[in-house]
Amino acid sequence: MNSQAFIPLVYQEVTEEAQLQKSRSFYEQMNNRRSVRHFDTKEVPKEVIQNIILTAGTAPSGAHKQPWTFCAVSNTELKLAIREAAEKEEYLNYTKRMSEQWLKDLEPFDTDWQKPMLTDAPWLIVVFRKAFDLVDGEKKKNYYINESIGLACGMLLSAIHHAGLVALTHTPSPMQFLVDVLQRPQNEKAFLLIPVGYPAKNCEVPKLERKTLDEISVFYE
Ligand code: IYR
Repeated sequence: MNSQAFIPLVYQEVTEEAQLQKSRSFYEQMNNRRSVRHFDTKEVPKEVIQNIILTAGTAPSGAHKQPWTFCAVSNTELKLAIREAAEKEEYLNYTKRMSEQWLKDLEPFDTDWQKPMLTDAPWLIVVFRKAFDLVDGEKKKNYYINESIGLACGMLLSAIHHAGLVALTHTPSPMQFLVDVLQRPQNEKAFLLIPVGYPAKNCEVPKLERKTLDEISVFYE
């Protein structure tokens, strides 16, 4: 017999009419989410960040191993250390490592090696993926780590947006400096660096088009 305990699913059916209304309004809300690169320095309460991380932690994961750690940084010195290290790598990326084509593809976003958002934003959430777990010094395997952590990050971004805040999914490369600055254990690797906060006054974002439903889906009925 399966020794795992089972409990009744918490589930409330909604009418078709409510499904239509809720799915439409959630889409409209999510369609306003944008990556933001200019942050105000206004503070965000720690409890809001904790709730957002709790939401991300509800993501499904391979064998329910939850192979993630969310480090939330508001400490001024640590944010500065992260910014300086990120800018060092990004300077090399923009001046040496990135191809002509890559730089051209990034032109619409007006990005460069300077990352003021890493000190302006009140919080940086650094998401770490756990290649394995360490239980009493013993290695325990995790599964589908990238899929799991990608799902958790999607839910994290949705929770940030839902809370009325903005974020940037930042991927300085390489990201080893985050393990060093935050003194993470050897089983953790940085996955995403996410400044969270309020947009700067008169913040602008690139004029982007999203693909249409026809372009992103195929229905087989
Ligand atoms: N990591 C760099 C470059 C960059 C790359 C991609 I692909 C983007 O969509 C945006 C930026 C940076 O953060 O500037």
